[in-house]
Amino acid sequence: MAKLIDLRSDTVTKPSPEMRKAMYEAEVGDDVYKEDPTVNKLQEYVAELFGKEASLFVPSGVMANQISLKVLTSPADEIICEKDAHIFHYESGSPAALSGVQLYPVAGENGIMNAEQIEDAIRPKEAYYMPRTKVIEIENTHNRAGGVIQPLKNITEIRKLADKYKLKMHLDGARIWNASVATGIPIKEYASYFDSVSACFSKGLGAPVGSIIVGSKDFIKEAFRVRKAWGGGMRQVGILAAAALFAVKNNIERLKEDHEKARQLARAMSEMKNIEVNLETVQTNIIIFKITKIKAGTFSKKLAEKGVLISPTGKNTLRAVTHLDVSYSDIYSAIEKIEEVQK
Ligand code: TLP
Repeated sequence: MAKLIDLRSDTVTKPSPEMRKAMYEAEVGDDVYKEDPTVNKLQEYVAELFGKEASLFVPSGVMANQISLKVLTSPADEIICEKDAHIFHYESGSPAALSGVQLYPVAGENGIMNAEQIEDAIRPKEAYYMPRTKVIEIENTHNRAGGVIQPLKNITEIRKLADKYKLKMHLDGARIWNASVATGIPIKEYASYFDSVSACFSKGLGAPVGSIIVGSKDFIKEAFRVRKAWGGGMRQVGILAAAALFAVKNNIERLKEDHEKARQLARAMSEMKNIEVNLETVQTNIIIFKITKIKAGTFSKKLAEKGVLISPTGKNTLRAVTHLDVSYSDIYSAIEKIEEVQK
């Protein structure tokens, strides 16, 4: 059977032989005792890369976000996020279940909120009958908006607002690497506006598993406690940290190639009769598009029969994601198959 071209997510990548070698050779120790040398190396390396005091390796992006929110809030607090935020749609209601907090989703434009909108959502201090606003959460790049990059101007204005109202800021930076590579803005600069940052090795960087939380020493000390309480103490996890370290050292710059592939695919799709793509939102490795003639589910099923996997995200919308296991020839072949199925 011909090779499947899997564009469902950048999470589907398999570790390369070089990455597997790094995993095989990893020095390990018990990380619950903080004695895994590879984990410690990874945490130091990433803290430095993000310009923060400390970092903590965790199993997943969801856990990275949820531990961060737990540390930043108290029960009955409120977190302002964008209406299409991952923490709102795809984290199983965890803010309520794990931290006893609620989310206040704000409708941004293509995933981007401005300071004015956020200011309107901040609860007045004297309103004892309202929840207490505690955190502003921003996703960069914004997944459901199509890999859109948050403009630095907005981030700086939102930080000023957060300082004015004494609020904390959390960055869901699952794909912060993509934003940095696309804009040339260093990861450190993005991170500097936030109290806590989560980032994933298991997306475009190609590691099989693993995410990280970055912040101040005190913040990470508390995050370490919460990770253990939630069953995330991982013992000889250097085997996985080695994959993450390999990913972060070798696979950031090459994300540019994924972005170029996404642009080529999106451009070709935008010329097809029954597909609509807003090319302005195709800034990194994600394409959200609309199919006008048939239902998204039918489209993706027919396409799968031809060996191309793309996930529906709504009745008429789908998401295609490029990553390091998709070659240029896969993209050209996907374009042909999509053209045939959309007719
Ligand atoms: N996103 C997944 C799905 O959950 C949608 C994907 O395929 O893109 N933040 C952002 C912005 C994410 O996109 C994701 C994963 C996460 C957090 C959670 O990461 P994991 O899946 O490692 O828990």
